[in-house]
Amino acid sequence: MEFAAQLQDYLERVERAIDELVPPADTRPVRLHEAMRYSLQAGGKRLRPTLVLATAGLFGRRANPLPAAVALECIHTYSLVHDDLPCMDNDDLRRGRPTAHKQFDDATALLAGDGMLTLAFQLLSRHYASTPALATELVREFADAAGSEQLIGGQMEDLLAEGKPEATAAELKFIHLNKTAAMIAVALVAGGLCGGASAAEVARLREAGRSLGLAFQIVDDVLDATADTATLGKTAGKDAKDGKTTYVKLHGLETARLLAREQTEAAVAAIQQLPGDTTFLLTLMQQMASRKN
Ligand code: GRG
Repeated sequence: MEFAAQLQDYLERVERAIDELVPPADTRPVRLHEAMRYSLQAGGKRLRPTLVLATAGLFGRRANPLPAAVALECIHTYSLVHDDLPCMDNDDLRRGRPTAHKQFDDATALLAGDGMLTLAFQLLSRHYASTPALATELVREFADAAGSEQLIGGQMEDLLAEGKPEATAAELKFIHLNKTAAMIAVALVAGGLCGGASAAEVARLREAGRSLGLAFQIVDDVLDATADTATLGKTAGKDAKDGKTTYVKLHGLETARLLAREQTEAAVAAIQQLPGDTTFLLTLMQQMASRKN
């Protein structure tokens, strides 16, 4: 299948699975489940679940990767909802719509985030119950990536860095590896685990995911500085306005673009050493590097 058709197929499968696996909006308490669906079905790019499916496709088949893909999108979306709250990044626009706390209220957005994070682990434990070793590996990988030493830790250091005039390159790398790259690396790892990758292949996927995640965040910094709000679907120019240290602020636009290319090339080199037809995954990675939103 050619790239665009394959991507469309993955996206449709992800949207259908989100609709099936997230509690219906009329589930009690209705306001909470409406808010979870409001954020989850707001038309994000679905990069992380697509990476799960595409990576699983490289290997034979150990288990259906879709529940893991949805679980990861739940964790990612929870992190966006919480990040948008007034006590964190305080943003009004996400995925081209009012943020969850603007549409509902702060408490509902907080609880909807909690609901999505917890749902991720409900999905993993329910849908991989017949393959307990895989269920345990997935739960451990997702919990590590979303935990206090990675996603939440990266967010904490990001908030702490806001109080400083200038974060160092090493501090910025810690923040981006954990706040952003951890969720991208675990997408590749989860796909590999569902596909039945060997330990060496999982290690290679993790390495590729970290480079890809760094590239993704550097591109995010470049877009924040260069794109407009309508294209991004979130407030543009916010990093500079909030005085945040970014790759653009630290290295300038051209060097930031170069660093993003270098990280993408490192990820490509790691993926090229894997078995199976890597064409789709490699094209997706190049598209992530040249994305416009
Ligand atoms: C609240 C624990 C906690 C963490 C928040 C997600 C996050 C960490 C902060 C949001 C701001 C930010 C720049 C995060 C870096 C990762 C990133 C670029 C997220 C946006 O991902 P996309 O572009 O979003 O894939 P969509 O909406 O397309 O899914």
